[in-house]
Amino acid sequence: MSKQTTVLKSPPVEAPKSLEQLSESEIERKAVIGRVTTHTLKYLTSKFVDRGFQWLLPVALSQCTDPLWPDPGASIEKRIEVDIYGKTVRTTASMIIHKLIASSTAYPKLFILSPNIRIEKAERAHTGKHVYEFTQLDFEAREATSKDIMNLVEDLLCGLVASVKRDLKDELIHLSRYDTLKVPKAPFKTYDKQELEAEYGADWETSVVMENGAPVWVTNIPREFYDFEDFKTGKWDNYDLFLPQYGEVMSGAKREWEYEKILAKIERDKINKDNYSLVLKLAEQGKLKPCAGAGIGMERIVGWLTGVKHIAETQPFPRIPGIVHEL
Ligand code: ASN
Repeated sequence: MSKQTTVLKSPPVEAPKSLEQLSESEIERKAVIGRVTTHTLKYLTSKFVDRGFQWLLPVALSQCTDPLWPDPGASIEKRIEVDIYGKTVRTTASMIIHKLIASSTAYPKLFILSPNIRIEKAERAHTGKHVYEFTQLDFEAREATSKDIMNLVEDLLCGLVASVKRDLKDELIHLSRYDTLKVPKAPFKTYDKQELEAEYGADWETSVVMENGAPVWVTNIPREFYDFEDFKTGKWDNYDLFLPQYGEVMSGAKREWEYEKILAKIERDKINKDNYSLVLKLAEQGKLKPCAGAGIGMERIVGWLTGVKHIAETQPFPRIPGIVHEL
């Protein structure tokens, strides 16, 4: 029997309340989650700085942002564009293109805490893992391989969990998470997406994440033009990290840098070339350098550490799809 038939869809998760609606005990819980967020930010940013990554400030409006297409997980209801100074700019969906250019020029190793706006369909309000605005810890390293980045992320994640368990024991106990949060064991299991689809069908994500109960890698995911694809084998050199219950917490890849390939993929995906003219020009001039990197969703990683039902609980000002609060 196919394992697909044994998979249950997760039940709908209640949308978290806005800050001013919380009771006293809920305010206390919010503050405890806030302490785990502060610890996580401090731990991860200091590890990147220690390893020689430069900390860049984010941008909110650019002519060029992530097309988020084709993306197997995409559910974008609306793309925000405004005119400023006679030019059309878009709110940051991710800083991937900025990262490629920054890593090829002044900042070989970089990271950014980047607010990403993705107006998800309102039907995702109760998945517990989607928000319409989130913070991504986006990083990139020139000349790095996929293996380098996967090793780095495994080190960071194992070290982070160990440090949270050591330094924030009371907080985890308050959240009833101390006993269930286990320090993962590296190396994490790695799956090939095409093999997963062959075995489990479209529901592979639920099956794999449910079965493992630990972080796992999924590689070879066909998606946006900037991830490296071997045109001979059809394999993609990319990697997503999945956490039990919270799904994909990080996506990353070795990147394309060659003009002909980038152009062919943009045309194949029917993406407006004009929006990517700078990256195309730099690639054509040989100024785009090979690199690899990834982006960690902060709400999902803190959500997993704290065991919240809905990741918007980790946000001081929840950004739940379809629900717009005053703050
Ligand atoms: N940050 C991701 C990456 O580095 C891209 C994304 O968020 N769509 O691959």
